[in-house]
Amino acid sequence: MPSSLTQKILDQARVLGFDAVGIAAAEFLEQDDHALSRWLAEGRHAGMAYMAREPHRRSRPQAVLPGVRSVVVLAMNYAQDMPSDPGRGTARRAPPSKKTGRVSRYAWGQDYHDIIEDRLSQFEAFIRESAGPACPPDRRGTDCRSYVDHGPVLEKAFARLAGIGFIGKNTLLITEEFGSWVFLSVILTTLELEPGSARTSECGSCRACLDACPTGALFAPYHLDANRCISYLTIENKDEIPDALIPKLNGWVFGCDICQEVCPYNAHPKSTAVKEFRTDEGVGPWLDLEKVAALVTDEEFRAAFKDTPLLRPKRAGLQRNAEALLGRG
Ligand code: B12
Ligand code: SF4
Ligand code: SF4
Repeated sequence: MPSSLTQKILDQARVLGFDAVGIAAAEFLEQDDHALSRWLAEGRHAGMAYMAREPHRRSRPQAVLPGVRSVVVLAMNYAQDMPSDPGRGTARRAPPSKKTGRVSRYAWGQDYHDIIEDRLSQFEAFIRESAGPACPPDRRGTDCRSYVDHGPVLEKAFARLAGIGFIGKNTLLITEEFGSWVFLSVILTTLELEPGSARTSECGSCRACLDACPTGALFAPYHLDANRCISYLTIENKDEIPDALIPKLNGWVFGCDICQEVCPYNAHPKSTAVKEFRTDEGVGPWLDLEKVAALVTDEEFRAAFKDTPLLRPKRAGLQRNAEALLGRG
């Protein structure tokens, strides 16, 4: 049985709408550190310069929050059914033309960073209040620090260590109940909490994701080369999409879910309880490519994709993707 404080924190995660929670000791992740260094040395991070900035911190929570003892890892389910008929359109758009592009599932509704950050601040306040003097502040007076996605923390590696799920050959964190359709976030705290048990891979002999990846970005089990990943090429990439990869985009205009869609652990997704993630709160699963290409000003672009993850590649990036799919790249 976990201590009452640990249990109180695990329970609060549910109160705040997180679907899974676990605790990892705030230790140095040596193996993951080696894997990250090699990934960077081989240039697998492509143009994501931020990944190469102080990479040692990602596996060393002490370098992020001095005095940290525990990492609370949280997962939030964002899955929902895939509408089968792109011709129907969604709330924000008129029925699309035949030329539609697919949007990855994590981006169908509102931007998850905003939704989760809000809950993380509430969680931090709860931890401080519950712990009192048991949660001593560091030199800067901080006793907690939370991140979703943007922080210098290997979120999947800590989630595995906390026992929330295992890392699959597609490199993603897979939970029992929700598959890999979850967002991860972490709270580093100086509080001593009881850690969960680390998980090992449960992929067995399956290699469906490796076989399905159209570009060879999953070049070996547990290894991804961002230079060839459609998710990178359509979201983070600031350059042109290489000519040789354009025919392999498979209709994806923003992100890519292929290595998740084929995963047996993702076969029967449970629908998210977070209304902001639902399709009618954002752009939904399809974009009309001609409409994207026709956006003339940045203001029009920002209005069309307000509060959604599609703002990330900016107008130039999203239009580059649309033009590539329309054969005008
Ligand atoms: C950079 C990044 C990307 C890059 C690189 C992806 C990658 N695999 O690294 C790009 C732009 C391609 C990307 C794409 C996507 N991303 Co991303 N991304 C990140 C980010 C910011 C950092 C990831 C990282 O540290 N990469 C470094 C490399 C070295 O890590 P890695 O490939 O996982 O390598 C590990 C393994 O190789 C492992 N390893 C090595 N050998 C072995 C052997 C065994 C047996 C095992 C088990 C492990 C293992 O050690 C390494 C270090 O832990 C995280 C957020 C965060 N702060 O952690 C989100 C994150 C991983 N992304 C996320 C999502 C949702 C996506 C997409 C699904 C979005 C989409 N639909 O388009 C795709 C999925 C593509 C894929 N198959 O990974 C989620 C994943 C949630 C989950 N369930 O796992 C995260 C956690 C964001 C979040 N907060 O929710 N992403
Ligand atoms: S997101 Fe798409 S391109 Fe990237 S590894 Fe998965 S299947 Fe391959
Ligand atoms: S598709 Fe198969 S190999 Fe790939 S992550 Fe899922 S279970 Fe593992």
